[in-house]
Amino acid sequence: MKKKWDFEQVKLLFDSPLFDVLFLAQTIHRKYFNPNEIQISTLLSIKTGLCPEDCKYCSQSSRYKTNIKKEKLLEIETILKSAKRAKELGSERFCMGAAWKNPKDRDMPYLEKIIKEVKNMGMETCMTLGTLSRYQAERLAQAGLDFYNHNLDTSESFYKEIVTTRSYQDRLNTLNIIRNTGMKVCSGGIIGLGEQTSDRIKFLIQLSNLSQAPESIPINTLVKVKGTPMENNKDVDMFDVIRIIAITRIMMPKSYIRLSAGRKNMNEQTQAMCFMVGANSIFYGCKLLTTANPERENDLSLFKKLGLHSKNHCINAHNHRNINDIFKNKNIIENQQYYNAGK
Ligand code: SAM
Ligand code: DTB
Ligand code: SF4
Repeated sequence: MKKKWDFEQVKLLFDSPLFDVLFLAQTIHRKYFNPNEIQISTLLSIKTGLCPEDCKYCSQSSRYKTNIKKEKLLEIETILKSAKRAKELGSERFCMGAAWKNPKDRDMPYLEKIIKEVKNMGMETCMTLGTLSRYQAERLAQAGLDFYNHNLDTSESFYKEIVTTRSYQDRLNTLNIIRNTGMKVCSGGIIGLGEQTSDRIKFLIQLSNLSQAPESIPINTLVKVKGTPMENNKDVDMFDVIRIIAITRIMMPKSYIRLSAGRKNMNEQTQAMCFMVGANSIFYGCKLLTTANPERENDLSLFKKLGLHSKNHCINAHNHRNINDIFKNKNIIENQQYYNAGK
């Protein structure tokens, strides 16, 4: 049986000197992943705004007056055009989000067609459509959906202050349904909601203690959207972001960790540290669902500076020598591989 994390253990990670935590995280990261490889996804909102839920951070809730352009469900052709472009630009996965409480059964043929067509282009697919019934989840899985994104966002106790139109248990139920269909689970959270460190601890424990840790963990930093109740929230300290990425890596060594919303407000050095200690996935392209993401050129330039490449090598493909070749026989670190090049 897998070992469970308890509150005191995780608190220790939050209280320890930062470099101790970062060293541990990077060591673990190098054990399971190629430290110079980043997974690249593109995100598209397929239905925007007028969401009946009241998530206090969200530009798309019908409860708040925000400046977003509301959009009905997109035509399949429009989605496929966007997916094709994402593939051409090097994305490995195409993620689609709809501002729904849940899909209707009558939407299923539409969703299934999109999944099949995007997969035919040679990309993985991910959707985030709200709560799912078992029947709907099975249909999506059968159509070939690779990942379903459904975030826990924060701790159970703090969740009630962020969303009142659904419960944490509803979220856990949907996650359970997704897991049982065999689809891969993408589930993470947001920092900057006004949560305490104890909420961050409980949230990470909740994720890591699911029957199986999510294969993909998005860590979002609040994007303060004008018109939402969180528009004036306190800024998140970037060292907190780096620490949380590191702790997520330590607790869930084999999951992909996506440095998700909020990258636009992070400088290159912050992002570099996040990548160094375990973040190995990003959204690529200048827009998330309704808010801005770094321009592609900026990401390419950062990847170049850091020597990062994506799995399919469309982005920043270059031949570099393995550092081990250079340091071989030099005994810089005795009996240890200095550089764990991707296995
Ligand atoms: N409507 C679906 C749902 O809630 O399951 C999926 C879309 S929702 C936009 C996906 C996630 O994006 C949220 O759970 C939250 O973690 C993140 N998110 C939404 N608005 C955000 C914001 N303003 N800043 C940072 N993250 C945000
Ligand atoms: C996730 O955790 N982050 C993405 C994805 N899952 C769907 C969404 C980020 C949204 C940021 C706010 C916006 O652009 O509206
Ligand atoms: Fe709706 Fe999702 Fe936004 Fe919540 S986070 S208001 S469910 S779109």
